[in-house]
Amino acid sequence: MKVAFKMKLKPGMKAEYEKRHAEIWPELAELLSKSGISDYSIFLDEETNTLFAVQRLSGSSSQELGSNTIVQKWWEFMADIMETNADSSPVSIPLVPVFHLD
Ligand code: RM4
Repeated sequence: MKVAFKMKLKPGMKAEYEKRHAEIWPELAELLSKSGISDYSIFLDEETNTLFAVQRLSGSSSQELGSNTIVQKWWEFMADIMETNADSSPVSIPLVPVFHLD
């Protein structure tokens, strides 16, 4: 199945966000893949600095892997440029599916 959610980037951090994701930690990429997450894209609405993530999953979503230390370290690494919760996890708002065309 596919899920989507939105997150918030701090203003002016598009280049840094892109750079860090272009250099995603191999161990995180591997964890996401082994957790059944694929076809994972994140888009930015530059007008509102809203990040829109969409991913195919067969189990937990990327946002449900917070008990894993690699994910915790990644979230801490990213916390300086994103809107986060008290535990450094990114504020993630699930989006409601309203249309899909195979
Ligand atoms: C995002 C956010 C997500 C993570 C991806 C790889 O900025 O941290 O939780 O799954 O990066």
